[in-house]
Amino acid sequence: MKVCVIGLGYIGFPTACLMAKAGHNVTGVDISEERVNSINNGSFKLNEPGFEELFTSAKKNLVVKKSPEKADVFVICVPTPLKNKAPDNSYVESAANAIAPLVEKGNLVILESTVMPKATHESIGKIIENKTNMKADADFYLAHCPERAFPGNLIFELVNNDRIIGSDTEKGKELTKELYASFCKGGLLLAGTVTAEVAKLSENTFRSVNIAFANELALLSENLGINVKDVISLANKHPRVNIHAPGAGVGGHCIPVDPYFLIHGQNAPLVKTALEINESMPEHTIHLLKNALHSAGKSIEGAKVVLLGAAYKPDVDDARESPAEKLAEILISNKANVVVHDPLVKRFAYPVVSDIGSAVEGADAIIISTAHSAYKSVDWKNMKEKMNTKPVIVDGRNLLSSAPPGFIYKSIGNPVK
Ligand code: SAJ
Repeated sequence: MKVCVIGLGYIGFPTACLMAKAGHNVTGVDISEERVNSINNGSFKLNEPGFEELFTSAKKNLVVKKSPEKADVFVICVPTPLKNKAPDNSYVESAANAIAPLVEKGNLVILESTVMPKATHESIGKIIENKTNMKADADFYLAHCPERAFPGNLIFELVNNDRIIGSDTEKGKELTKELYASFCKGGLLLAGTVTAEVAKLSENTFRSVNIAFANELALLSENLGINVKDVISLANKHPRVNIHAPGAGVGGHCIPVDPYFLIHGQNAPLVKTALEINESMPEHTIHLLKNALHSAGKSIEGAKVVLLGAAYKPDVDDARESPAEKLAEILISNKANVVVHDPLVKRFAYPVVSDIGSAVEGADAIIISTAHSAYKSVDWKNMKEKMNTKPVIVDGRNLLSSAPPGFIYKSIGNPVK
């Protein structure tokens, strides 16, 4: 097939490569000149296992440029952010506007981006219909095929996960299935477009609500004088229970965002409350810090506080919507001196130091904001020697099994003294 992939981000580009590797004739399109140039001159990097090999094997069937061209199939993989906590469809709509003049009778248009319910038809179908004399699901076909790959294991999951093929016509389902079957080893699950949209949103909302429950358990465990880690590990021994982990906040471009898409214009009190609980966790983490500093006879004002981890989750270099940013903001508003350390992240809202020794020099407190593997082997005795007297650790990820000697230690959901 001749395929045109619009949006060469962390999903769009590997997907274009997988399709090219499978033998399709693929044109990848991105509005960013920098992105197009970096792909074409080979300097583009995606820190994901297996990406380099995939890129190399895709090259002979892949052309990358700034504007779309005619194809049998158009695949839209553009960002769908939030704007004032409401879905912002503007990138999807501009992609639809860009391809509309190129769409011909019998073509298939697939949306991979996560969108609010009905947006596949209302944001893409309608735009193409209005700009052509064609009807969606009659003259051209529409499908929603949401990505569900986990950053950090992206390529493996793009190939091996089951995929939802959402389309409202048999022909749309058949054509979409044929394309995905060429590179995807997982099951291809047929559904209508709105069902596919809501299923995708439900996956990430399930995780958001489950994490909020874990966070609520953490807060009540602190009040009860018990450790939430023990509670969750015991409860999870039940064969049908899987409570997620509490923490200093929920980040990334999906879990804190997608529930807002699902509930837009709806009365959804459970999901709204879950979002509120998760969004309150950075503030709670600073509350634990203030208590710990108080025990040390210190105040947050003027204290040097080191955030260990800018990434939104362990072992990735991605800091989008990272709770560390919120933590830094609250610390700064409390007049603390903030230093951010991360072994992987290069781009963040605040300067990032990569040497942990110099980061903690003269610090009063450390907040573990990301559970990077590297932080499991920190020499705390050495850190203590570099820090001020009565050093504090607030473990925002329950990373440490116990308080390192000589530290005042607090962790989420654990009322240790
Ligand atoms: N987090 C917790 N407690 C947990 C698990 C995660 O506080 O028990 C926090 C993490 O620290 C992180 C945030 O949640 O800040 C999100 O991380 P994540 O690992 O839950 O998810 P993402 O955003 O990396 O990827 C999710 C995945 N969705 C699900 O697992 C249902 C992925 O499969 C999706 O493809 C991706 O969203 C997406 O693009 O939608």
